Amino acid sequence: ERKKKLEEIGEEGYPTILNPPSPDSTSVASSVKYHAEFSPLFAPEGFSLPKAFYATAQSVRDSLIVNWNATYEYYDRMNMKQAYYLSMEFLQGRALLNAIGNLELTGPYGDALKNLGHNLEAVASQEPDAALGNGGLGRLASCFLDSLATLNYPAWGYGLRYRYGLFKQQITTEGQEEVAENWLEICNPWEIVRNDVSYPVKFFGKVVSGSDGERHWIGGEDIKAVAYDVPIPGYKTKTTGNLRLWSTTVPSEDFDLDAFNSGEHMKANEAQANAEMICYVLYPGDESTQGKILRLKQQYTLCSASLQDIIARFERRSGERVKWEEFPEKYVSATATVHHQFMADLKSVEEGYLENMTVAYTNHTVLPEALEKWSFEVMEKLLPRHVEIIQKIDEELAHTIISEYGDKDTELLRKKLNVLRILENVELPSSVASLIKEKTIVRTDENEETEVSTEEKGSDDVDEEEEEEKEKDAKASKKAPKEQVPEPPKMVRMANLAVVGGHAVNGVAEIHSAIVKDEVFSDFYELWPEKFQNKTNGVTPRRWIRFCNPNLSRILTKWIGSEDWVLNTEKLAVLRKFADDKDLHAEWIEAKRNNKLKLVSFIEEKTGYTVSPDAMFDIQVKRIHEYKRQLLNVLGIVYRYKKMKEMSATERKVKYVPRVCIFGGKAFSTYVQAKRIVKFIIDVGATINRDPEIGDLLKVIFVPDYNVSVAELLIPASELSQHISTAGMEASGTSNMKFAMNGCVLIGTMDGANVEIREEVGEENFFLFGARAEEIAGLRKERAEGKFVPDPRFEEVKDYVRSGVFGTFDYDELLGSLEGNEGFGRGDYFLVGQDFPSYIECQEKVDEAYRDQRRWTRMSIMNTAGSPKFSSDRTIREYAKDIWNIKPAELP
Ligand code: B1N
Repeated sequence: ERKKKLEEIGEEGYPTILNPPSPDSTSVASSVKYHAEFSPLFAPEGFSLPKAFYATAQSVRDSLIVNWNATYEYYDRMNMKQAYYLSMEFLQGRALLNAIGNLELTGPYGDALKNLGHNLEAVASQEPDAALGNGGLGRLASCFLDSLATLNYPAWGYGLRYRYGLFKQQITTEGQEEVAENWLEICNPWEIVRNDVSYPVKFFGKVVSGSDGERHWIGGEDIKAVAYDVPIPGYKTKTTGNLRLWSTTVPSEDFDLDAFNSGEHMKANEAQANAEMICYVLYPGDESTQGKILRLKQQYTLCSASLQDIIARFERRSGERVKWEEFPEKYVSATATVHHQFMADLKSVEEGYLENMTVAYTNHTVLPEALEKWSFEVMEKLLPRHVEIIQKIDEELAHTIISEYGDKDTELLRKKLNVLRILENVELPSSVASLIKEKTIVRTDENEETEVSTEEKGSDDVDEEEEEEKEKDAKASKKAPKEQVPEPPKMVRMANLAVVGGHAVNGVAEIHSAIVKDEVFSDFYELWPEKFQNKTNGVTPRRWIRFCNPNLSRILTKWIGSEDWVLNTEKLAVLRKFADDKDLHAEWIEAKRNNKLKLVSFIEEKTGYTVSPDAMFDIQVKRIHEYKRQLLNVLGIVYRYKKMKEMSATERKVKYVPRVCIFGGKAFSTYVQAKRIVKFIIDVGATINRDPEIGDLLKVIFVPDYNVSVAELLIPASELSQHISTAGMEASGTSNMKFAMNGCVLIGTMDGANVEIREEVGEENFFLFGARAEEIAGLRKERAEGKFVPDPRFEEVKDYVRSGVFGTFDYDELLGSLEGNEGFGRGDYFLVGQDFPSYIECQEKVDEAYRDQRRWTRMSIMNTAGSPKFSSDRTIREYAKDIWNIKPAELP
């Protein structure tokens, strides 16, 4: 069809693609000078580094805009099906080197800047990270955008333009401190504000029935969402995707001029402040009700504005006759991220066009606290019309459940309603309730049959029976009966809504997808097995090999014979042939050493510690979380240190390989236990790093403010990389893929994508330890029953910490969480003690392998060679084919 259309309108039908600054350094230099001169950001005189960065970025943006416009125009004319990736987070990092790399202009920009007196790398390091995300989830979204553009898929991202991204982390002797990240302070040179693209978004108010028989949502608070576009260049292609970020403000007519003129200046500004607040910060603390409302407002703003935009585009592209029935099949496929799938803002939902057809739900976590539930009451106030629609969807679902299970087993029916319904503890309309009552007959004693409706009985039988018992007791002792237990809170289960509304549901690694269908959503899987899929995550080889590791890239290109591997990572497998080649080994070791040297200076600059480039660089970087078990790592280090101290200098040198143990990662500001872990790592480092007996044999470094740019420096320099979560808890992990690609050997559990990485690189090239996912429940149970016998080495290490070797900080709460049998924050829920012995034994094997540098280098090569599968290009092709149903379309 596309071909036919092309023939019809001919090439002239397309705008002539203007030549961006032609790829020679003279034209680039004049474009940079132009922007330096006319940019209002800096004083006219001088050409400082920051000024050089903004001028360079603006010059690159010119090229991007030319391609962006051409891409937009092309999709418009071809009216092709487009995918939209909706995510509350995009963790883009820096854009300059990535953009000129993708445009193949690195050479000309490097030369031009040199002629203007600067070095490209220094200029690029001026760019603040765009940190509109917390970690893996946001970075995945950004890798996907890169692959979508590179592979010429018609697709856009939609997100929010947070004024403050993820906080900056400062490390002091007290631990972590958070500082607001003012990334827009000077300006964001990549964005284009579209003041002509804005949509109204409503909150609160009420719903009334109109004379037209329709329900109307009126009154309340109106805000305006304005589009900011960030061009996403593909690698070696003209296709330039788009990340449309919404910023919130008031509709202009809402400024209260009367209030202002009568001197009530603050009041006049109230509506403005209220609207702007929505996009103020990434993940506002949501422990207070106000915080929860703000978070829900953010999620709703993203969905409402994006859908209005998608529909407006659909209508515009349809011309005179809008065929709504074509909307799902031909034009749109949206994918929603985590709990951000609130897609009910469509009158068409009621008509059944959009649900089931166009929205796909990707689950990224099985942690119950991250599977979002909203208070029904809060939602009713904020989005009254949507709650009506959700109730309707919930009611339909109840009918499906009744027809599926109603005639078989009444207990089963009640159980299914309890777990599958979107609304928790909310009564169904009486017509449905009586239908259920009809079917639900419960035997209360052997001879008597009594009817009990689900609602009357409540979801928790045990509590009710207990209550009755207590009342009996109270009567017997002639005391007044105890007060009734409070009503259980009414909740909206967003994940259930997403499963019901989505045409596809997927997990992000094989093991995680299995857990999604067999555990988290097993009852839905029974109902609709065809919806469930796996899409193993991936990362872009452009940013994560080609641009962040030029030393390795040169070797790959040389040994593979061309640079094709950047687009076809399958080619990396060629390296297997040379895994024992002496010349490759020499080059491989030299590249790693050069990357390590860069990191040595960075560590010195940021922490003041000097580390030896001859030591093994052992790195764990990721969000600080109990399930990711940084605590297991650091306790392993403490154990190693204690053993070293017990030995003679010669013994130590024979037994242990010198190591620099590097940590990086942020703890959520209110996550107390995570912050204690940070403090603990810093204290352990402070003691060990200053111990003259130990010297270069062991160093412990906490790199402050881990972010995308820091990752780009750390990953190429790493030799051992730790991915040691409690099995079954890490959905996928994506840094594990980046490390493997960059020739790091992994130590890890059978969790997330580790399982597949190990399979691809070969088990002899992966250090595996720890309990398996299927054992975890049993182990926790044994633990709760007091049957767990801790390994003496685990007791020894905790006692050592408690003896005060690492300072006077009270570690009791931290170590206490690993002790006892159960209870909140106790009972070692993440099984650190369980896995400790196998972890330290595995670490001994690591030392042994590292001591044999030929063996280690081979393992390292085999990791890069085994990583083709983990390119996000592969992931995106699978989504495009199996879920989104979109096809690549290269610009003519
Ligand atoms: O998503 C990544 C996975 O590789 C990681 O294993 C997973 O932990 C991560 C609530 C999340 N899942 N859920 C979140 C983020 C923010 C928030 O407010 C949950 N992050 C992940 C990509 O699939």
